[in-house]
Amino acid sequence: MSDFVDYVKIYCRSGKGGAGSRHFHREKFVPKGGPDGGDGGRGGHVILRGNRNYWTLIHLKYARHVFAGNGDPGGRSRSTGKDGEDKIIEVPCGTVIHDAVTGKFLCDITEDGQEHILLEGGKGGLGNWHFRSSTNQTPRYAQPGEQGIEKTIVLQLKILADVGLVGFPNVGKSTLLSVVSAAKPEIADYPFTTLVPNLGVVSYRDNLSFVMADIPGIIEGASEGKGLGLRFLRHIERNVILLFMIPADSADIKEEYRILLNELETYNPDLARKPRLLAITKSDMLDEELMEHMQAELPEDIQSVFISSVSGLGITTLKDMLWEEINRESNQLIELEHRPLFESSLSRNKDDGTDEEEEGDMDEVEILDKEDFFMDDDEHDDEDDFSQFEGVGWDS
Ligand SMILES: Nc1nc2c(ncn2[C@@H]2O[C@H](COP(=O)(O)OP(=O)(O)OP(=O)(O)O)[C@@H](O)[C@H]2O)c(=O)[nH]1
Ligand SMILES: [Mg+2]
Repeated sequence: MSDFVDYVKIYCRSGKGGAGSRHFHREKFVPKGGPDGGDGGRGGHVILRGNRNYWTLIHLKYARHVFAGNGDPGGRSRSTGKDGEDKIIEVPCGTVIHDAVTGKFLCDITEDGQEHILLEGGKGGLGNWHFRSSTNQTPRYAQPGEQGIEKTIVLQLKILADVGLVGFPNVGKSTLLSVVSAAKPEIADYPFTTLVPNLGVVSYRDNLSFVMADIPGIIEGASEGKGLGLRFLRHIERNVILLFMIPADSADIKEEYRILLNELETYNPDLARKPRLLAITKSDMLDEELMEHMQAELPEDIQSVFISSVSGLGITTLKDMLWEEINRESNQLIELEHRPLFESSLSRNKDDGTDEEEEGDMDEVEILDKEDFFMDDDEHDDEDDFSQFEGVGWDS
């Protein structure tokens, strides 16, 4: 199994609140000491936290269940129960979380240390001390703790890089990454050498740098599942710029460009709207004259550059062009919308065999109305409306 895991499904449950106590004060020479039952503790939250030390979701692959602790019940002398233990799910920066049942987008963790409370723990119940009043000085009841919430979530890693390499297999994507960064991706003269994305930090002039992501090659029909399909395209969704790569010996550069663009568009129309550049790779095979001649055959709607990772031709120019695009203010502003899970997974081919069945199930679930799903929670809210007790009796 590969170490690169970019999709996991986890069942999470927050803790139940502790029950309030129904205790009456008992002490020598203090007859009828009155109610003194304390409140229950809050149930533990399930929290997501960004951690830049993780690169993939492999550490969560077998953590299929995450349960936060329950709150302890309240005690005598108005002592409050202990809060349940919070459970923290550490995720790499760039993780997008969806509800596995409804497909709804829940949150997006992009920064180191960023925390998001995914499921709130149940509130602790109020002890009988709260319910004392002039007309009822011996309340023999206390509130139960609120139930925890459960949810199955899908975590998807969408690598955060500045530049994403897009091209057919064997066009020299990994070779370029190995030349401009310290990354050591596998390079070989056959298609589909790269099976999982590689990241590299490209150093630029004056100690500046940007991140480049090399993803497996795309072929015509990838959107229907051919080759490795389009599942890796999620990793270029957030790149500022896409670098299309077509080899100099391609039979028809324009056609190859059209196919790539079309596959991206099928996956997510937003991708086709991203800024892009075209690199004609392996240009060490061309001479000046041939390059001039080919210039006329290049697609018109895209800026292009001839490069060679072997001779170094055009590499500096390419870096300059990429750097300029990455830092163009208008490009920074393009925010990608995280669409509901199913819309995209329906058109995408299945993930690796292990998840195939589960995903199949999910595909059949219709997206239901919000009301249908959150009805239960609303009911709880009504029950736990404590405002009616405020200012009653000895409180005031
Ligand atoms: N002549 C020449 N050959 C190159 C150049 N760049 C890459 N190659 C060769 O092209 C072949 C494929 O290179 P890779 O970098 O593995 O291609 P890739 O696009 O990553 O391929 P996949 O990972 O299979 O999608 C290798 O044999 C490289 O040596 C170049 O600039 N000039
Ligand atoms: Mg490769």
